[in-house]
Amino acid sequence: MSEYLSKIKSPADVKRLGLIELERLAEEIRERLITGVAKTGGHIGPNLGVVELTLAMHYVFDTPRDSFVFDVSHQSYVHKLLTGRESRFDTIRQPEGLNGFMLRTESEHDSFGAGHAGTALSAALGMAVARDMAGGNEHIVALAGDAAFTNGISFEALNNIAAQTRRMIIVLNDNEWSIDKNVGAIAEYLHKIATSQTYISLHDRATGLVEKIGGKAARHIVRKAEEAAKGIVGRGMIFEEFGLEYYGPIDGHNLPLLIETFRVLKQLDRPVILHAITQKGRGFQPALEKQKKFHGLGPYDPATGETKPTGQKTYSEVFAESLTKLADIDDKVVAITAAMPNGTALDLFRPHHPNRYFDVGIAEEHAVLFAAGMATKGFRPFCAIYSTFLQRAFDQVVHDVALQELPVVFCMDRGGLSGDDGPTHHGLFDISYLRGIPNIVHMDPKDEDELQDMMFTALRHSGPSAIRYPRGIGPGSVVKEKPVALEIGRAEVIHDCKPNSDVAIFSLGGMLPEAERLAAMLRKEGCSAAVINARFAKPLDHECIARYARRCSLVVTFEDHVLAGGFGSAVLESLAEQGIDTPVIRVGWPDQFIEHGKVESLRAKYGLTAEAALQRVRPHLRHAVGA
Ligand SMILES: Cc1ncc(C[n+]2csc(CCOP(=O)(O)OP(=O)(O)O)c2C)c(N)n1
Repeated sequence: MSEYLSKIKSPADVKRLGLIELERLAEEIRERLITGVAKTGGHIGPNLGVVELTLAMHYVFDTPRDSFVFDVSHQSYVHKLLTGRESRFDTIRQPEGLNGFMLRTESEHDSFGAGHAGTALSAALGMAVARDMAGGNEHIVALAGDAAFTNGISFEALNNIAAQTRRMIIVLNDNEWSIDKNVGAIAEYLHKIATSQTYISLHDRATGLVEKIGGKAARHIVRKAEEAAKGIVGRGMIFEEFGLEYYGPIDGHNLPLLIETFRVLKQLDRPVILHAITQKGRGFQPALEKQKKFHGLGPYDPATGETKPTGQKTYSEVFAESLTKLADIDDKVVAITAAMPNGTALDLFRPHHPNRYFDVGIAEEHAVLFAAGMATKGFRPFCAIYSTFLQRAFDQVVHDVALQELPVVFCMDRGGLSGDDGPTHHGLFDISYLRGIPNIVHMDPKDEDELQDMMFTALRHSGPSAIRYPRGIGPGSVVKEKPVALEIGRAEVIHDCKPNSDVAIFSLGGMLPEAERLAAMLRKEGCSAAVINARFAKPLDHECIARYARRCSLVVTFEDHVLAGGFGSAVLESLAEQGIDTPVIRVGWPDQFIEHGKVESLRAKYGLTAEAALQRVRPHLRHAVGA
């Protein structure tokens, strides 16, 4: 039983503690994070890194009056623990439980929801300007990781902040890690600042003095140290050039120093950035040793950090292995990731073709444009970007790739419901947002082997294509040694039917087992059913759709995607165009944001199962028992 943490019902309780008690609370928080996330899975490393920062922020500022805006907000667990959600912490990412990110509907202390990177500075600036316009004096504090500064939006905000507000605090939480090691010029620049020897020694001195003296004198010394330090790094400080006053770097685990510094920053009438150096995974040895793995993971042993071996290969791994094969046979194949070498499994590709692997940082728009540029010179870029993150690069897909018919392949991992991460991460919109774009081929494999074939098909195709595949493992099909090219726009008939049959079931991607189960249930009820693996959401197999819609009295479509504008919608359009009025039942996600939870139970809740489909099909059946 924790002595301090269990008594924290709101940030007001944090403010009542003395420094020594705060240090103890920090220890208890770490313990709670390590043991709690061991059961639920989640972003343990990032949260262990911001324990002191979050504590100091809540000690000095006053949410919900003041607003904290966390970038990505995967590091908001400590904030959740301090804002009345400690007793429900074990439910994080569980069905009906706490969300793994900030959520405005979850708490008045969550001023802004996020899950995608790069949003904190712009959102915080919007709040600051709104406050200024209303004549308010509350504080707006944005906390963003070093990798968030590889994102274009952060720089769009930086370009705008000094012109728009005189008061806003940015905390740069610099642990040198994105999910993988942070990359690029900004990462190197921050590294240079953080490792400047003189800087650090000045800092240590200031820190020591703050601890000894405390109060006003200490603040003066910190400022003096910081001013001197600024001179060392030079006047070209990038943040100063943007009109922000730069403070730091300071030790992001030194609670007294952080508290003193925040107290100083609170007084200032100008936008400031505090550069705090933190350690991802601090206090948990396995997380310190394996930074990448412990950024975010499933349940683990809290003593050793061990996780259960997964066994079967994930779709991401099959993707990476297949891309390696394609790169072996075609030296124009290149792989591009936007800071997700681990999530997309491209880190398996990298050792085989290090010169044809590019991690461009959290910069999806740039990744797509970069791919487009390479494609103009004859390369065949495979952009591995989660379905949800490709939303960022919509215009680049339209304006730069599709319009110029460049052969870029979008490999959309997490296409479909992503489960525990929730609505920020579900990949439920890519058919809708891509299928209206001319020239794009949109594919969705039924299994791992078909994923490889689709990648090969995309490679042989002269224009842009997109392949979506789900999170985690597939049915476990054997992946052929050599891929074969599919005929573009041709569906695969899995179970045929004769004229005058009952139901034609068109399934897209990983929903095929549900479609087959529905067909089996229908057969049991004395009905005939065809099952077709659509393969392509664009171009559709219009001829096949027409043939089976004419043969059967009902069409059913299955997709792991929103119904609005999705595959079923495309089938309806096709039928309307062809003048066929066979009724259609569409199975897919409704027109609302789907909460986090287990995929199976959410599918059951929202009717994406054979059983639910059968209930809807029955009233339409001519020969059904009990129809
Ligand atoms: C647009 C977008 N692309 C990719 C991701 C995946 N992602 C989640 S956290 C993260 C790294 C964040 O690193 P940083 O901001 O430095 O915070 P840290 O985890 O190191 O504390 C990435 C790439 C995302 N959330 N949003």
